[in-house]
Amino acid sequence: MYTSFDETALDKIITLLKSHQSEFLSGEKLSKSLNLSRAAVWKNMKKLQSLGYKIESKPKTGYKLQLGTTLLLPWEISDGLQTDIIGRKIYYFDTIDSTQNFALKLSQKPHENGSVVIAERQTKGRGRLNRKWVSPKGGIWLSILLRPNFELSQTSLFPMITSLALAIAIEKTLKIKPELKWPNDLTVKGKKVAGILIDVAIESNKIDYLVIGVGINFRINPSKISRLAKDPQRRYGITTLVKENQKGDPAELVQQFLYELEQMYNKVISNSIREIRKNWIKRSSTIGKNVTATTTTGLLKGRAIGIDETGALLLSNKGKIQRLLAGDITYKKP
Ligand code: BT5
Repeated sequence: MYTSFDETALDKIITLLKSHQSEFLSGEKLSKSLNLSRAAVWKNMKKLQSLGYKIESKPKTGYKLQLGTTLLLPWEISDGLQTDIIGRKIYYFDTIDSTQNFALKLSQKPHENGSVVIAERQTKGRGRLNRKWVSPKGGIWLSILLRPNFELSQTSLFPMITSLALAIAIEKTLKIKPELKWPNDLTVKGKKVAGILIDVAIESNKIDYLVIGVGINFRINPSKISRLAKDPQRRYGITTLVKENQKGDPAELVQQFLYELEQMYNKVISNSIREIRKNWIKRSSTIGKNVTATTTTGLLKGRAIGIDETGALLLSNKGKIQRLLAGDITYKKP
């Protein structure tokens, strides 16, 4: 595990190399400014290379960074992150069972409001209702721990603000405009590209803490995921933001997403959700469609006519309007 707050030699070396990208930095200079032996500098360079950084080393000259990594190392996200709360502490894993489980454990420690847990790969990634979430290398799998001073009824706002923040971040960094499928999916051309899971702990009818889990198919092979997902009931296609041979910086997307999410979180705190709701509806593929909703209490059919101020879907059927707080929906084919 690496974190953004235990200042490691790796973090310091990469910062130095980045600020001298057009020249070689001598081993001697590096060892002096970092207070490390030359051997330790060399060892750390090897480690950085194994983390995907392309570093040229020339005998008697020194080291030069040629290319950054595509791994979501914590310092790659925290460097330049423009948030006050979300992502101030980042925990990074190459492989973990589920970032969601780790974040839930973190909730027992003090000073973890806004902490982010991120992994390259999950072995037991989960979706809603304990469904399997396939999480191979190349995706962005992260969880955010928050302690909002909110009423329990405000929980349903979180899929809405998270999906909208992610859609905006994707649009800004990758110039792709995803659709929002109620309640928690982002799709591109109708196929699922990201999903959101909210775990909430309650105390005296208030939210004690909440973990937002976000799975983004950043650079994955969709047919491989479809094969592994094995969920014929809900399968409406899986896609990826970036193809395997295409360029794209996942750290930039994560930074932008954490920033957009914090903006919206602050708006919820100050009770200004009108604009969020309007923007969500604008990007939604659900509103206006005839849908079938599968809920824990059965099937509901109707026309999706909007979402209310709590994020609930409004379904109209034969003049009757029903409010839906959770469930899975399918669209009726036109
Ligand atoms: C979700 O559930 O969409 C929520 C996914 C949240 C995953 C994140 S990753 C970081 C954090 N740590 C975790 O352990 N989880 C969170 P749901 O709407 O229930 O969708 C689950 C269904 O999507 C599965 O039953 C499959 O059909 C399908 N699926 C599985 N893996 C997928 C993938 N990578 N991309 C698209 N669809 C997938």
